[in-house]
Amino acid sequence: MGYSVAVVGAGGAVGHKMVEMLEERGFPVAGLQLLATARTAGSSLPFRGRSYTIEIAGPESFEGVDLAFFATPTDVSRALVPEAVRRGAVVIDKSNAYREDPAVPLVVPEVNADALAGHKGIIANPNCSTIQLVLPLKALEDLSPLRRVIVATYQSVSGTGRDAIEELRLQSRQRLDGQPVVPKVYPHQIAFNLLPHIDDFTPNGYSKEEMKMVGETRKILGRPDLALSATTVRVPVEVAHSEAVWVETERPVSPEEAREAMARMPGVVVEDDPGGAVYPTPLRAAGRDEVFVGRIRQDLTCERGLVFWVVSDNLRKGAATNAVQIAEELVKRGLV
Ligand code: L14
Repeated sequence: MGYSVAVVGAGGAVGHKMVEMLEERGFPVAGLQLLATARTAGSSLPFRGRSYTIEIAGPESFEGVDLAFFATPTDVSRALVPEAVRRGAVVIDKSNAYREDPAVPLVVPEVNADALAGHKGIIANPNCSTIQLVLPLKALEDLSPLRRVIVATYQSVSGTGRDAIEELRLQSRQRLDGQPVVPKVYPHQIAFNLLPHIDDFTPNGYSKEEMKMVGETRKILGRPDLALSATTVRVPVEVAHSEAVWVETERPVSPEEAREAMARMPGVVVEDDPGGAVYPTPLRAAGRDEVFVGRIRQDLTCERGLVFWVVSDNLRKGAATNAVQIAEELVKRGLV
């Protein structure tokens, strides 16, 4: 007993991780198809000791597929997701194409799994920076409604994909060897640098990544009025995103109370003993599935304010793990 599964965008960083997570979590896969655009088709990936070749994705690829995981650019998702749904597949899409569509559930299972009920064939997987933010926010929201959230992110290059990881390695080597560095993937050198620029900019001066964090956090928490402002920054880290978060709640919540609530939150691990140099870091969060929170403290500028630091593997919980968890939840609820 199992499901016929397709992974679309299998040649990319998230696609790879998706196949790895299906195996690691023991998802009931009865048949597996790896799909991509012409660029990466032809290469192969291992799954349960067998090698699977990536084929070119087309509308007919989805005949007989129960569950399709998309890790594709937005335009590819827009073209192929409806074809998969038309052929009876349930789609879990990582792109930005459907996240803000009111008819499409946008799900982080620990936070809003109930939103899966009544889906119409598409479930959207949120942006990586949003996913790791909403877990600790949900723990606080359940103590006292949130009034305002300010966040600054420190995002790794793997969010952009395999080319960006290569670019960081190459530029680091060139820089240390005193060679000229020529940026390709990003508009400026990323090695030994920071870029306050993720995705394109919008007319209000914020980047799309920043505006995704606003819209998606509101939708997942069911708080369409929530005040949130973000600055998203690319840092020369390979895997795992970090965030500094300032939160104002309706009633004062002490750091101790917040720490306990976060420690109880499924999917969250509190690492908070700064005196012992215990706090989350991207190097240690990489390769793990949880969201790590530390540096929980009072905001000195606001009586009802808290500040904390949150780190998670953007390819795992920020992408592939969250997608497989959504699929597991669909199975559990008889929705696939
Ligand atoms: O999921 O890090 O919308 O460059 C798009 C930008 C994922 C991260 C998304 C990046 C993001 C990506």
